[in-house]
Amino acid sequence: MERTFIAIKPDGVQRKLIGEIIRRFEAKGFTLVGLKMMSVPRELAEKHYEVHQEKAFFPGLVKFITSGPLVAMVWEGDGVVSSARKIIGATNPLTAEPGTIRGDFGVSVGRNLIHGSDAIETAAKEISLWFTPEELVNWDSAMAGWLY
Ligand code: ABT
Ligand code: MG
Repeated sequence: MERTFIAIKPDGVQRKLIGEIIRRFEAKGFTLVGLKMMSVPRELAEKHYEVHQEKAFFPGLVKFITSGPLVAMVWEGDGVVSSARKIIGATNPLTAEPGTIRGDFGVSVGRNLIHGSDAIETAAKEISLWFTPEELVNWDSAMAGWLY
């Protein structure tokens, strides 16, 4: 079954949006298989965003991601990688559609509340970067019979 890495960034935690965000993924029908709240070490933030290493916004981005607690999650379900990106909305919350998490709750591209893996291969890389295999739980969602 497909899996994706989702992180509620420090601004989402500060804004008390953890429950709201988890609710949206649960309500959609996806299954939570990994969850931890953590302070992000600098090296982990740099590795996570290494594709942006050369960008002018990189130092600010790393500073922001390491600025406070973050909630790291792995969600499972058919098509979860691209569907999660739709639930999250466009990178810039000002242009993200209403009904998406960023569209409903954000205003700033540098404070866009939540991260979701952008492709299946990226998801696999990010899941192994943020979680050990023992931290992930294999379970059948009780509602699975109603969803698939
Ligand atoms: P992430 O889910 O955080 O990866 O965001 P998304 O994939 O939607 O967008 P990308 B392009 O990966 O942005 C990574 C982070 O960099 C921030 N950013 C991006 C800026 O601050 N300025 C910019 O001009 C761009 C393009 C937004 C993303 N995270 N935050 N916070
Ligand atoms: Mg990205």
